[in-house]
Amino acid sequence: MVWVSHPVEGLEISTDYIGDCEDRINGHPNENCPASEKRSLSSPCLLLFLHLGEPDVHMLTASSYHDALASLSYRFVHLVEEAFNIPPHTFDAFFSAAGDSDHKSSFLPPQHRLKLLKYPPARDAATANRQGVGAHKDSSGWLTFLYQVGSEPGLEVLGRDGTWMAAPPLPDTFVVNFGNAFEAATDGAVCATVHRVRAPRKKTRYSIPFFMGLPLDLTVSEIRSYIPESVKRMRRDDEGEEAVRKTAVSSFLDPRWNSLGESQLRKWIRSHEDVARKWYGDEVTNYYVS
Ligand SMILES: O=C(O)CCC(=O)C(=O)O
Repeated sequence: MVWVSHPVEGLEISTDYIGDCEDRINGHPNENCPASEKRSLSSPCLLLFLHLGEPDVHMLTASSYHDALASLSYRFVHLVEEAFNIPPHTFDAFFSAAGDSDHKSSFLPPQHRLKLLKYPPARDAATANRQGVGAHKDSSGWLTFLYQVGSEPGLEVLGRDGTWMAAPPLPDTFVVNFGNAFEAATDGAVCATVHRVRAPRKKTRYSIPFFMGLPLDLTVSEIRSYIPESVKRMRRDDEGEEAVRKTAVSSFLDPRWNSLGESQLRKWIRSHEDVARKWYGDEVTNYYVS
Protein backbone atom coordinates (compact mmCIF):
# COMPACT_ATOMS: atom_id res chain seq x y z
CA MET A 1 0.00 0.00 0.00
CA VAL A 2 1.37 3.44 -0.84
CA TRP A 3 -0.20 6.51 0.71
CA VAL A 4 -0.53 9.47 -1.58
CA SER A 5 -1.90 12.39 0.37
CA HIS A 6 -2.20 13.71 3.84
CA PRO A 7 -3.97 16.58 5.61
CA VAL A 8 -0.84 18.68 6.00
CA GLU A 9 -0.24 18.57 2.22
CA GLY A 10 -2.99 21.08 1.54
CA LEU A 11 -6.63 21.96 1.44
CA GLU A 12 -8.98 19.81 -0.64
CA ILE A 13 -11.32 21.73 -2.93
CA SER A 14 -14.40 19.84 -4.11
CA THR A 15 -16.97 22.44 -5.16
CA ASP A 16 -17.04 26.12 -5.96
CA TYR A 17 -13.53 26.65 -4.64
CA ILE A 18 -14.67 26.33 -1.03
CA GLY A 19 -12.31 24.28 1.10
CA ASP A 20 -13.67 21.14 2.76
CA CYS A 21 -13.42 20.54 6.51
CA GLU A 22 -12.06 17.02 6.57
CA ASP A 23 -8.77 15.32 7.22
CA ARG A 24 -7.90 12.57 4.84
CA ILE A 25 -5.36 10.01 3.86
CA ASN A 26 -5.51 8.28 0.50
CA GLY A 27 -4.07 4.86 -0.20
CA HIS A 28 -3.34 2.94 -3.37
CA PRO A 29 -2.19 -0.65 -3.57
CA ASN A 30 1.43 -1.20 -4.51
CA GLU A 31 0.86 -2.10 -8.19
CA ASN A 32 2.69 0.27 -10.55
CA CYS A 33 4.46 1.91 -7.65
CA PRO A 34 8.27 2.18 -7.90
CA ALA A 35 9.95 -0.02 -5.27
CA SER A 36 11.65 3.04 -3.79
CA GLU A 37 8.26 4.58 -3.01
CA LYS A 38 6.64 1.55 -1.42
CA ARG A 39 6.02 2.16 2.25
CA SER A 40 8.76 4.76 2.14
CA LEU A 41 9.58 6.12 5.59
CA SER A 42 9.56 9.63 4.17
CA SER A 43 5.86 9.27 3.38
CA PRO A 44 3.92 11.63 5.67
CA CYS A 45 1.22 9.02 6.06
CA LEU A 46 3.58 6.37 7.27
CA LEU A 47 4.67 8.92 9.87
CA LEU A 48 1.03 9.20 10.84
CA PHE A 49 0.88 5.42 11.30
CA LEU A 50 4.03 5.62 13.40
CA HIS A 51 2.25 8.11 15.66
CA LEU A 52 -0.62 5.65 15.99
CA GLY A 53 1.88 3.00 17.06
CA GLU A 54 2.40 -0.40 15.42
CA PRO A 55 2.58 1.01 11.88
CA ASP A 56 2.86 -2.44 10.32
CA VAL A 57 -0.39 -3.57 11.93
CA HIS A 58 -2.24 -0.52 10.63
CA MET A 59 -0.74 -0.90 7.16
CA LEU A 60 -1.70 -4.55 7.09
CA THR A 61 -5.24 -3.79 8.23
CA ALA A 62 -5.65 -1.10 5.57
CA SER A 63 -4.20 -3.37 2.86
CA SER A 64 -6.43 -6.29 3.87
CA TYR A 65 -9.50 -4.07 3.91
CA HIS A 66 -8.56 -2.72 0.48
CA ASP A 67 -8.19 -6.23 -0.94
CA ALA A 68 -11.48 -7.43 0.60
CA LEU A 69 -13.33 -4.46 -0.88
CA ALA A 70 -11.69 -5.02 -4.27
CA SER A 71 -13.02 -8.61 -4.30
CA LEU A 72 -16.46 -7.45 -3.21
CA SER A 73 -16.49 -4.87 -5.99
CA TYR A 74 -15.55 -7.48 -8.64
CA ARG A 75 -18.57 -9.54 -7.55
CA PHE A 76 -20.89 -6.55 -7.22
CA VAL A 77 -20.31 -5.31 -10.80
CA HIS A 78 -21.94 -8.49 -12.05
CA LEU A 79 -25.17 -7.48 -10.27
CA VAL A 80 -24.92 -4.09 -11.96
CA GLU A 81 -24.51 -5.80 -15.35
CA GLU A 82 -27.57 -7.91 -14.62
CA ALA A 83 -29.62 -4.87 -13.51
CA PHE A 84 -28.90 -3.02 -16.77
CA ASN A 85 -29.14 -6.01 -19.11
CA ILE A 86 -25.46 -5.76 -19.99
CA PRO A 87 -24.01 -9.15 -21.06
CA PRO A 88 -22.59 -10.96 -18.00
CA HIS A 89 -18.85 -10.43 -17.35
CA THR A 90 -18.60 -7.49 -19.77
CA PHE A 91 -16.81 -5.44 -17.09
CA ASP A 92 -14.21 -8.16 -16.46
CA ALA A 93 -12.28 -6.64 -19.36
CA PHE A 94 -11.45 -3.66 -17.14
CA PHE A 95 -10.55 -5.62 -14.03
CA SER A 96 -8.93 -8.86 -15.15
CA ALA A 97 -5.41 -7.42 -15.04
CA ALA A 98 -5.93 -7.28 -11.26
CA GLY A 99 -5.51 -11.05 -11.33
CA ASP A 100 -9.08 -11.88 -10.36
CA SER A 101 -10.17 -13.84 -13.41
CA ASP A 102 -8.86 -15.89 -16.32
CA HIS A 103 -9.53 -13.15 -18.85
CA LYS A 104 -6.48 -11.49 -20.35
CA SER A 105 -6.61 -7.73 -20.37
CA SER A 106 -4.72 -5.36 -22.59
CA PHE A 107 -5.13 -2.64 -19.99
CA LEU A 108 -3.08 -1.71 -16.93
CA PRO A 109 -4.35 -2.96 -13.55
CA PRO A 110 -7.27 -0.87 -12.30
CA GLN A 111 -6.33 1.79 -9.83
CA HIS A 112 -8.54 1.49 -6.77
CA ARG A 113 -8.20 3.89 -3.86
CA LEU A 114 -8.99 3.74 -0.17
CA LYS A 115 -9.57 6.95 1.75
CA LEU A 116 -9.69 7.34 5.52
CA LEU A 117 -11.71 10.42 6.44
CA LYS A 118 -12.19 12.31 9.67
CA TYR A 119 -14.60 15.24 9.98
CA PRO A 120 -13.92 17.19 13.17
CA PRO A 121 -16.91 18.85 14.90
CA ALA A 122 -17.47 22.61 14.79
CA ARG A 123 -15.34 24.56 17.26
CA ASP A 124 -17.75 27.51 17.66
CA ALA A 125 -20.79 29.24 16.08
CA ALA A 126 -18.67 30.64 13.26
CA THR A 127 -17.65 27.15 12.10
CA ALA A 128 -21.04 25.50 12.73
CA ASN A 129 -22.33 25.49 9.12
CA ARG A 130 -19.23 24.40 7.24
CA GLN A 131 -19.24 21.84 4.49
CA GLY A 132 -17.57 18.53 5.28
CA VAL A 133 -17.28 17.82 1.55
CA GLY A 134 -18.99 19.97 -1.07
CA ALA A 135 -21.44 18.52 -3.64
CA HIS A 136 -19.57 16.32 -6.10
CA LYS A 137 -19.61 13.15 -8.17
CA ASP A 138 -16.83 10.65 -7.52
CA SER A 139 -14.53 11.66 -10.27
CA SER A 140 -12.41 8.75 -11.33
CA GLY A 141 -14.07 5.60 -10.19
CA TRP A 142 -16.55 3.16 -11.59
CA LEU A 143 -18.35 2.50 -8.27
CA THR A 144 -17.70 3.70 -4.71
CA PHE A 145 -18.31 1.55 -1.63
CA LEU A 146 -18.64 3.95 1.26
CA TYR A 147 -18.50 2.72 4.84
CA GLN A 148 -19.79 5.23 7.39
CA VAL A 149 -18.07 4.48 10.68
CA GLY A 150 -20.19 4.90 13.82
CA SER A 151 -23.52 6.68 13.95
CA GLU A 152 -22.71 10.32 13.15
CA PRO A 153 -24.88 11.49 10.18
CA GLY A 154 -23.90 14.09 7.57
CA LEU A 155 -23.96 12.35 4.17
CA GLU A 156 -26.60 13.65 1.74
CA VAL A 157 -27.49 12.50 -1.79
CA LEU A 158 -29.08 14.63 -4.52
CA GLY A 159 -32.33 13.22 -5.92
CA ARG A 160 -33.56 13.58 -9.51
CA ASP A 161 -35.92 16.37 -8.41
CA GLY A 162 -33.04 18.45 -7.04
CA THR A 163 -33.73 17.84 -3.34
CA TRP A 164 -31.10 16.58 -0.92
CA MET A 165 -31.83 13.33 0.94
CA ALA A 166 -30.06 12.28 4.13
CA ALA A 167 -28.19 8.97 3.89
CA PRO A 168 -27.47 8.25 7.57
CA PRO A 169 -25.25 5.34 8.59
CA LEU A 170 -27.04 1.98 8.84
CA PRO A 171 -25.24 -0.83 10.67
CA ASP A 172 -23.41 -3.34 8.45
CA THR A 173 -24.11 -1.54 5.18
CA PHE A 174 -22.21 0.28 2.47
CA VAL A 175 -23.52 3.20 0.44
CA VAL A 176 -22.76 2.41 -3.21
CA ASN A 177 -22.31 5.39 -5.55
CA PHE A 178 -21.95 5.41 -9.32
CA GLY A 179 -18.86 7.33 -10.40
CA ASN A 180 -18.31 9.78 -13.21
CA ALA A 181 -16.82 7.16 -15.50
CA PHE A 182 -20.03 5.11 -15.31
CA GLU A 183 -22.08 8.15 -16.27
CA ALA A 184 -19.75 8.92 -19.17
CA ALA A 185 -19.74 5.28 -20.34
CA THR A 186 -23.54 5.10 -20.46
CA ASP A 187 -23.91 8.51 -22.12
CA GLY A 188 -25.65 9.78 -18.97
CA ALA A 189 -28.24 6.97 -18.79
CA VAL A 190 -26.85 6.11 -15.37
CA CYS A 191 -26.21 9.37 -13.52
CA ALA A 192 -23.21 9.55 -11.23
CA THR A 193 -24.36 10.02 -7.64
CA VAL A 194 -24.14 13.67 -6.58
CA HIS A 195 -23.45 13.76 -2.84
CA ARG A 196 -22.06 15.97 -0.11
CA VAL A 197 -21.26 15.82 3.58
CA ARG A 198 -22.39 18.34 6.17
CA ALA A 199 -19.73 18.89 8.81
CA PRO A 200 -20.74 17.45 12.19
CA ARG A 201 -21.79 19.85 14.93
CA LYS A 202 -20.87 17.90 18.03
CA LYS A 203 -19.11 14.59 17.42
CA THR A 204 -16.31 13.67 15.05
CA ARG A 205 -17.52 11.75 12.00
CA TYR A 206 -15.41 9.09 10.29
CA SER A 207 -15.90 7.38 6.94
CA ILE A 208 -13.93 5.04 4.68
CA PRO A 209 -14.76 5.19 0.97
CA PHE A 210 -13.30 2.55 -1.36
CA PHE A 211 -13.18 3.91 -4.91
CA MET A 212 -13.30 1.09 -7.45
CA GLY A 213 -11.00 2.49 -10.10
CA LEU A 214 -10.44 1.69 -13.75
CA PRO A 215 -7.20 1.21 -15.69
CA LEU A 216 -5.63 4.61 -16.20
CA ASP A 217 -4.78 3.85 -19.85
CA LEU A 218 -8.45 3.19 -20.68
CA THR A 219 -10.18 5.98 -22.58
CA VAL A 220 -13.76 7.17 -22.21
CA SER A 221 -14.47 6.16 -25.82
CA GLU A 222 -13.16 2.65 -25.11
CA ILE A 223 -15.39 2.25 -22.05
CA ARG A 224 -18.38 3.50 -24.07
CA SER A 225 -17.77 0.81 -26.67
CA TYR A 226 -18.54 -1.88 -24.03
CA ILE A 227 -22.00 -0.49 -23.23
CA PRO A 228 -24.94 -1.67 -25.39
CA GLU A 229 -26.89 1.04 -27.26
CA SER A 230 -30.07 -0.14 -25.48
CA VAL A 231 -28.56 1.04 -22.18
CA LYS A 232 -27.44 4.42 -23.56
CA ARG A 233 -30.95 4.99 -24.96
CA MET A 234 -32.33 4.90 -21.40
CA ARG A 235 -30.93 8.40 -20.85
CA ARG A 236 -33.54 10.88 -19.61
CA ASP A 237 -33.02 14.53 -20.45
CA ASP A 238 -34.51 16.74 -17.85
CA GLU A 239 -33.59 20.42 -17.90
CA GLY A 240 -34.28 21.12 -14.22
CA GLU A 241 -32.12 18.28 -13.10
CA GLU A 242 -29.33 19.18 -15.52
CA ALA A 243 -29.12 22.68 -14.06
CA VAL A 244 -28.51 21.25 -10.59
CA ARG A 245 -26.11 18.60 -11.81
CA LYS A 246 -23.96 21.10 -13.69
CA THR A 247 -22.85 22.50 -10.33
CA ALA A 248 -21.04 19.24 -9.60
CA VAL A 249 -17.50 18.90 -10.90
CA SER A 250 -17.06 16.59 -13.90
CA SER A 251 -13.76 15.88 -15.64
CA PHE A 252 -15.11 13.67 -18.38
CA LEU A 253 -16.92 16.10 -20.60
CA ASP A 254 -13.86 17.80 -22.04
CA PRO A 255 -12.33 15.98 -25.04
CA ARG A 256 -8.86 17.21 -24.04
CA TRP A 257 -8.67 14.44 -21.40
CA ASN A 258 -10.14 11.32 -22.92
CA SER A 259 -7.79 9.00 -21.02
CA LEU A 260 -8.84 8.20 -17.46
CA GLY A 261 -5.27 8.74 -16.24
CA GLU A 262 -5.29 12.28 -17.48
CA SER A 263 -8.79 12.95 -16.12
CA GLN A 264 -7.54 11.66 -12.79
CA LEU A 265 -4.49 13.90 -12.85
CA ARG A 266 -6.64 16.89 -13.69
CA LYS A 267 -8.98 16.06 -10.80
CA TRP A 268 -6.11 15.86 -8.33
CA ILE A 269 -4.61 19.11 -9.57
CA ARG A 270 -7.93 20.95 -9.31
CA SER A 271 -8.63 19.53 -5.83
CA HIS A 272 -5.16 20.19 -4.45
CA GLU A 273 -3.96 23.20 -6.43
CA ASP A 274 -1.42 24.27 -3.81
CA VAL A 275 0.21 20.81 -3.84
CA ALA A 276 0.21 20.79 -7.67
CA ARG A 277 1.94 24.20 -7.86
CA LYS A 278 4.60 22.94 -5.48
CA TRP A 279 5.34 19.63 -7.26
CA TYR A 280 4.30 20.12 -10.93
CA GLY A 281 4.89 23.87 -11.32
CA ASP A 282 2.69 26.68 -12.65
CA GLU A 283 2.66 25.70 -16.34
CA VAL A 284 1.19 22.22 -15.79
CA THR A 285 -1.13 23.42 -13.03
CA ASN A 286 -2.50 26.32 -15.12
CA TYR A 287 -3.19 23.95 -18.03
CA TYR A 288 -5.45 21.72 -15.91
CA VAL A 289 -6.99 24.41 -13.71
CA SER A 290 -8.05 26.69 -16.59
O1 LIG B 1 -17.48 10.92 4.05
C1 LIG B 1 -18.37 10.57 3.29
O2 LIG B 1 -19.39 10.02 3.69
C2 LIG B 1 -18.27 10.84 1.80
C3 LIG B 1 -16.87 11.12 1.31
C4 LIG B 1 -16.85 11.51 -0.13
O3 LIG B 1 -17.83 11.85 -0.72
C5 LIG B 1 -15.57 11.50 -0.86
O4 LIG B 1 -14.53 11.34 -0.25
O5 LIG B 1 -15.61 11.62 -2.11
